Amino acid sequence: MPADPPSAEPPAAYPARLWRTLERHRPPGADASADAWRSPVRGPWLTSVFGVVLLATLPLVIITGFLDWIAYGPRLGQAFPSDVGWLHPPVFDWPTRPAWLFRLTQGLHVTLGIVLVPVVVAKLWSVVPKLFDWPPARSVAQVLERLSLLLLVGGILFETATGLLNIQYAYLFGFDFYTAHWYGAWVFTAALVAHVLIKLPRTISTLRGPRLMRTTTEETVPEPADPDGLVARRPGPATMSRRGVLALTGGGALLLAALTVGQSLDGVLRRTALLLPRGRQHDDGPNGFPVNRTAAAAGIRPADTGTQWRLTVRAGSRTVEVDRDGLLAMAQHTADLPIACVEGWSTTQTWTGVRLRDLAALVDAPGNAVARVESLERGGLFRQARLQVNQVRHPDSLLALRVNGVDLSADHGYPARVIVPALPGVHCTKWVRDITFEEQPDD
Ligand SMILES: Nc1nc2c(c(=O)[nH]1)N[C@H]1C(S)=C(S)[C@@H](COP(=O)(O)O)O[C@H]1N2
Ligand SMILES: [Mo]
Repeated sequence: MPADPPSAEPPAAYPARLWRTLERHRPPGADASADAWRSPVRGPWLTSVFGVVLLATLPLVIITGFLDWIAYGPRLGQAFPSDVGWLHPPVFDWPTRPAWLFRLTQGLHVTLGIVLVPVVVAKLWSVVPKLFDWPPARSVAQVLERLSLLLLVGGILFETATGLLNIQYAYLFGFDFYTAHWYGAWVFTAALVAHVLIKLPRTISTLRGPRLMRTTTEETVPEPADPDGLVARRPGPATMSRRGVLALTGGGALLLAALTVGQSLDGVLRRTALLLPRGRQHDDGPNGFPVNRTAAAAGIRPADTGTQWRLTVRAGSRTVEVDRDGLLAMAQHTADLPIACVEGWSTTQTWTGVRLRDLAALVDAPGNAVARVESLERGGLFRQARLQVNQVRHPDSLLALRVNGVDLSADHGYPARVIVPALPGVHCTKWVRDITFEEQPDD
């Protein structure tokens, strides 16, 4: 890649007159700000190291994010956002094996998204002088590149901010989280691809150059002036070595990891999830695991779930009503299955109940039927869910009546709730009222 001209020379690219005019009309403070960035560790090496760390990790966040969208079941019309035209990754039926699949994908997405925050901040710090460059561009190509940077930086800040607010249930923004996070992801991904294509050659050549990892603070001097202008023009003395900066950033990432991973673990380690109060254990009892939405919040009244509660099962024109004793009299099956909430936390519990496929057999539903599950809950986005054929047929897919050897608590969905291997928590409908088995719609 040819080096850009050093900033002292007049810009030559077309339209040269424009760049020269811009150069001459320096806004007040432009010179002062160019000199204000004095850290001697800024330069291509540090930026490249952060760059490769993010290049190795951000694709995982992106891929697991798109997988989470697929796991919601776009074929059954329930991915958020649902109407995305052609702008989506290849869609497939979300598998039921391994049972921990969604626990892994959503856990990786949320945890890595949090853990990488210090690395993103450090990377932005390493290039922040570029924000105040004057003239802002010296060629049309550079204008385009800088526009892509706007989308890149704006994209990651937007995705991180909306993601963090979502897992704290802090909907401070006036738009739909799913829609915004989805389209933001595309903007960010496209900008990232462009950025990597443009910068990878220079990143590789920089990292093949002098090794600066071992220099101590006293030995830390700026790199030679670089074509990107990352190296300080008037560097101050080093207060930290480059490896010190890396250690600080890595330490920040590890600290966030230590305060986050607990929400995906069971046992005492869950108590370490200090940043994520929703993911913590309530008590040590059999129903003591996290609750997404309480019965009270969902407007479930004890009268609705008492002895007069009936489950209605339908297929075609056949309808069967069963009460809870009737369900308990059917063959009971027990399975260890996770609930993995898309907001980040997950937990494995031991569930007991009736197999969904036994309920399908109760109404002679065809073997290729999908299911629509509805809750007693009247409002709410998650009062109903649709299950794919493989999710209905899996031998561990249950309408659970009990958990860890006791009846479900009201908050966990008494009298009955859905639990299916690898199904996003959001579709494990609680306080189930009826299940309809029907033909898979064409996609
Ligand atoms: N009826 C109903 N079922 C629901 C929900 C809901 O809001 N209403 N929330 C879902 C979500 S988002 C999750 S993560 C799981 C959590 O189950 P738990 O509260 O028993 O842990 O329940 C699911 N089932
Ligand atoms: Mo959830």
